[in-house]
This record gives sequence, structure tokens and C-alpha cells, in this order.
Amino acid sequence: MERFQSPLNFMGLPDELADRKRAKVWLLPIPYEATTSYGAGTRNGPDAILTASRQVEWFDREWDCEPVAGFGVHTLPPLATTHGSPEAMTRHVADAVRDLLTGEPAPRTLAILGGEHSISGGVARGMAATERGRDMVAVQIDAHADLRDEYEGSPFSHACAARRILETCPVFQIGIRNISEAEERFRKICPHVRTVFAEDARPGGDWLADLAAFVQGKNVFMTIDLDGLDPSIMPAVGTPEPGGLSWETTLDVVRTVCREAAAVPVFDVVELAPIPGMIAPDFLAARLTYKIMALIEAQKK
Ligand SMILES: [Mn+2]
Repeated sequence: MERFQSPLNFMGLPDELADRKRAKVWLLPIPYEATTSYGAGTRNGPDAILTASRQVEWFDREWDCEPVAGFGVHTLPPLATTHGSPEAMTRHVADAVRDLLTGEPAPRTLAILGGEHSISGGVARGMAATERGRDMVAVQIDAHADLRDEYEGSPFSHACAARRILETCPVFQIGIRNISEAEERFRKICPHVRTVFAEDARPGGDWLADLAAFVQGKNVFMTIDLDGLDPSIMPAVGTPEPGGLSWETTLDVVRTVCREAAAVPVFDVVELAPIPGMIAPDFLAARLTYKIMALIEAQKK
């Protein structure tokens, strides 16, 4: 028998597939949690996803091969989190993303695991500061519009994620089913945000064609707040909302984006707050992360 278990990286990859110089995909864990307003635990999200990912099957029938053996994934150490202000953390995230994308070597795809959704404003800002952020748009899966200008005294709260991303680029949001009156008013007059509410995000609607047109030829930052998915399959989030996206609809969104975009240089999967003893949500997050990587990388051949 093998003496050691597989390495403690994404999918337990051997050195030749996890090597920083050779892997096309890099994974950055950001275990940041500071502004969570209800259920807590997102700081444990990245570890839970990494642990679950070691059980994910490499083979994928969609391509009849093991996609990860083609692109490789380098798991970076977790980003240091500051106990300073959320604003300082946003800057820290933005600088890290910018430097990773412009470094030598640099990943073809940068995947980020949260942590709470407030990190995504920094991720967008970091991508926008690079060549690969030219002509950029964002696609957000979320239960919440996250369009508040500030929340509980901070403009850098998780409840302001989309509003901060909007300062960088237009946003197409899907799965929304919790929005405040002020957010609804803002959304209606803001020309840069397009919202597909959860009840409209059903198979066969025109919204997928709208999404395709929105991302066509663009550099896309995809941000997946796991509470966008239905709590029946994704209960491990701070603020579960009934009536969310199915697994299949979530993948329809990702497939559409990957097919139509010029590139998806960066994506994040955020807000997993693991429930002790319940592994299904952790595994879903790991499977989703791998599937997104594979769909992005499948466009590169
Ligand atoms: Mn969110």
C-alpha cells in the first residue's frame, strides 16, 4: 500500500500537477470573516472545501477524461487576514490578486475560496488593475442583491459586495430573492446592474440569452456566493434563503459564461460556513469549484 495519503492541496494532487510553475490554475484560500451578520463560520470554508476536494473524482464524463490532469492546480497558502478595517482587507485582497495575475509565473486561471463575500470587491479591484481586467464584467450568483452602499456602518460589508464590484465594472446577478427597498430602488435606476430574480432563473427562460449577450467577448469575473443555491442542497451558509438555484441551473450559468466570454481569468466561491458533521455542502462546493475550473480551461484548447 501507499505509505502516505494524497497531499493536503486541492484534490490531493501529486507534485507534478500541483507545481506552481506548471499548474495553469492557482487556488487562493481567503479565510476571512469579519462582517458576518447572522450564522458564522465562513473562516472555516476554505479548509472544508480543500478537505472535501480530495474526495472529488478527477474523471468527468462531460469530457470523457480527467480534466485536472491536463491543467493542474497549484494551491497557494491562505492569504493572511488583517484584523484592521474591512477597507484595509479589501486593499490587501486587491493587491494580492493584482500581483498574482501579473507575476512571473502567473496562473491562467485564478480561483479564490472564501471567506465571506466582502472579499469579492477586492478581487474585482485587483483584476481590474491588470491587463486581464480590460473590458471587464462580473457575474454574481447570490441570494442577496448585495447592493447596499453600506451596512452596519461599513461600505466593505458582505452585504455591499455587488455595490463595491459595480465601482469596477457592470454586474449581472442571478438567483436574487432577498433585496431591501433601497437596493430595489437603486437597482432600477442603475444602468450597470442587471438582476435575474430566483423565480425567473428557470431552465428555458430568456435570461440565459441575456447573460450570454452580457458576457460576450468580455473578460469575466465570476463570483459565486453559495447562498445563491437552494438551501436544500446548500444549507451551510450564514443566511440561507428558500427558493434558490438548483445544481443544474448553477452549471447552466457557468457553462454560458465560459462559452461566451473572451476569458474568465478569475472566479471566487464564497460564504461556505461548514456545518459540523455535515459533509454534503462542503463536497458540493468542492465539486462546483472543480467543474468551474474544468469549464474555463476547456475553452483554452
Ligand atoms: Mn453575497
